[in-house]
Amino acid sequence: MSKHNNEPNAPGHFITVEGIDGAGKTAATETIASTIEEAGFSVVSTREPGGTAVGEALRELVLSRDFEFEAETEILIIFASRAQHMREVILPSLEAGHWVLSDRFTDSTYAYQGGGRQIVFERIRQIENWLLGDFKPSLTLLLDADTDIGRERILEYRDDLDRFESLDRAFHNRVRSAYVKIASREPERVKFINAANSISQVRSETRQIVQEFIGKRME
Ligand code: Z5A
Repeated sequence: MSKHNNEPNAPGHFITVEGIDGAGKTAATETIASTIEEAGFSVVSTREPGGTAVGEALRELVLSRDFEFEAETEILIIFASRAQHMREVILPSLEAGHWVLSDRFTDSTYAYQGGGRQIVFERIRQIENWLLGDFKPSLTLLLDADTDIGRERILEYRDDLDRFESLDRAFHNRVRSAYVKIASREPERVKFINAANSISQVRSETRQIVQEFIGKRME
């Protein structure tokens, strides 16, 4: 987790970045953080699973190919990491007036455990309600691309695939479809970005969406 200090502070907002593996979240998160800072706000950048010492240990566990997890075990580890993240980082940072930017959050759970692992959405909603109540990101950027594109990009720079990356094409296509479903249900919160475009196009579209978001909040 990295914290950037910038003045002036205002009540913070929670922004998330989502997408299939290899969609290009790194460039998008860098652009979001710099756009928020240029507007004069401080940003806490974090990620899921992870974002805390406990969360990072759980991340290592859940991404490990040394184990086979039942879908229920997997989702509970992910929510355990999220519970810690919420209480230790996200809520205190927002209360202190920082903006919080997370690389993945609960939409990933609907996409990977709901779409991919086929846990019914209603079951996920029950755990979400218990742990988060009605807390949601104010803005989510969904980097959408064909799953073959994401896979190609990952294989270009990595040969040690984690447990999710090593799952088959059908799994990743279900993940993508679940994301599309989430975005179509919440168009105000979830903004699509065509991640098949060049990095500079993705950066420019990201910047525009975030600037509009900031502009609306400052009206
Ligand atoms: N997971 C879950 O199952 N349930 C949950 O609730 C949560 C997570 C929260 C870890 O996440 C895993 O956890 C994830 C789902 C599961 N699945 N996996 N694996 P992660 O976000 O850490 O892992 P990831 O999605 O695999 O991250 P990644 O591989 O780093 O992907 P990325 O961040 O989207 O990509 P990137 O690192 O920014 O870019 C990948 C490469 O592509 C890199 O060389 C770039 O230079 C290149 N790239 C990026 N954009 C472009 C464009 N536009 N053109 C050309 N090349 C590009």
